[in-house]
Amino acid sequence: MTRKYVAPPYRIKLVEPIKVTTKKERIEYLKTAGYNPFSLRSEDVYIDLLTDSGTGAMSHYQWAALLQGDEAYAGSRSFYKLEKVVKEITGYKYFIPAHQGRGAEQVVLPQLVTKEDMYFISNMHFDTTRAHVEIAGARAIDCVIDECFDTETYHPFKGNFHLENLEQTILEKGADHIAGIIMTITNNSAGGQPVSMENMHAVKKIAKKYGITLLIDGARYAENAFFVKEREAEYRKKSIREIAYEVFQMADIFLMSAKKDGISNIGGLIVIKDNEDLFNLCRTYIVPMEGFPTYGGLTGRDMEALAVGLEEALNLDYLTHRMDQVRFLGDRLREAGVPIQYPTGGHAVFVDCKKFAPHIPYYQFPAQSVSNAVYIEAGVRPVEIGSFLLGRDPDTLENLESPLELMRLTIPRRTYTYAHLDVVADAVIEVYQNREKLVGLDFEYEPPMLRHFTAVLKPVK
Ligand code: P71
Repeated sequence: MTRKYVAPPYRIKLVEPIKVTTKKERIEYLKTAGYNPFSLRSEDVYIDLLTDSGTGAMSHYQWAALLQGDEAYAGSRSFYKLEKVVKEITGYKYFIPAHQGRGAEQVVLPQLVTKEDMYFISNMHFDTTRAHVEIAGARAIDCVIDECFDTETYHPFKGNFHLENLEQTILEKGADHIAGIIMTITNNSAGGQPVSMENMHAVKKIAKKYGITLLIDGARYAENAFFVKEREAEYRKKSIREIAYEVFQMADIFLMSAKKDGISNIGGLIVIKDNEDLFNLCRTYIVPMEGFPTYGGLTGRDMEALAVGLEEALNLDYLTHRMDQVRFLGDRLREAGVPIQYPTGGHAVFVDCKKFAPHIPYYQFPAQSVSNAVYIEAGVRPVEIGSFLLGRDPDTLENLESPLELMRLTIPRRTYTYAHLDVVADAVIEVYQNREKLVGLDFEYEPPMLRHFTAVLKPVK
């Protein structure tokens, strides 16, 4: 029997009604929001594809676990439950919870910056990671393969490190000036694109050769393992857990925004393989930043839900359905000729808006214009990942041009049905068929930094 899609391996037990709005209402809402979907009330959004971070649906096992939360300030039972799960999955020795991914970054990254003029090298730094690298006084360098920027052409692992550039950068800067190599799996910023085992092993070899600390930014490590299982022949028979375990053994530190593949609404992980000195430093610094080292900004009930969610995210049936949902949306768009980052990534479909709206220049934010039109069409909220997000050159104050102008349609875990995704696809296709009508955007108010969150825009006349 052939099937159109992989149906969910769960049934719905609790529902959250969502408001159906008219186009006329949405035009007003968007105007009030200053043509910036970040400023919309989520109530006025029908299908919210802003992020997959903390927006997934918890299982009844997770909800039941909440009641077992031990809210002791120090040494809570919930902490030990979470620690046990994290250590089993990673095989690492030391664990500290954090309130979310950026909390973990804030505590750990400065500990690795031991002198002036240091660098982190990543396939691609996520925005908050880059920010914490810079706050720690270091610089962030991306070394991803060129295929990543060619959205049309298939490559099974577009998140891979560019190995020659990686080694070249180490030689240029000097190995003792590299604070760490960060493997971002999956590579969020370029489309939730996976990194292959072969590539990670090669990165590990380089890190070892030069004595450099290897970190995993593993917000979506389970989704990465799924792609490895699907696309790398020798891993086909391995379980997701085994693949993930092999990845963890390569690195020294694992940082995780657990709001993604932890299927929890909040949470982050700091996991250290065996470096006791680093663990002690992090345990000290987390106190003024996140909280006591056995809660790190989380309540006992958060830790309970996370302990269960981390296990559920490794379930193959769950992952097969999740990845199929994203693929389904990607395929529907591609079949209608909409340009997307191909193959579709793990957590989102990234629409290539340089190709979608080539008549809008980068400084009038094509992907923001497309996102706004999609919201007006069907109440779907995408997010812009392009020049609007990138901001200005800190020295010249010129608008920077992002290599990719993307509209991200991010699918929350276990939250929407294929019927919702059909609504999304229909809306994007409708906008695509009328794309010549799209106009660019100008600033009415531009904040001095992180402008995309709070800027007020207006359509160019
Ligand atoms: C995403 C996010 C969260 C986000 C950020 C900005 C605007 C809207 C939503 C967060 C990540 C991530 C990776 C690879 C670290 C973090 C920070 N992603 N690494 O994609 O994707 O984690 O949000 O828990 O602090 O929407 P945190």
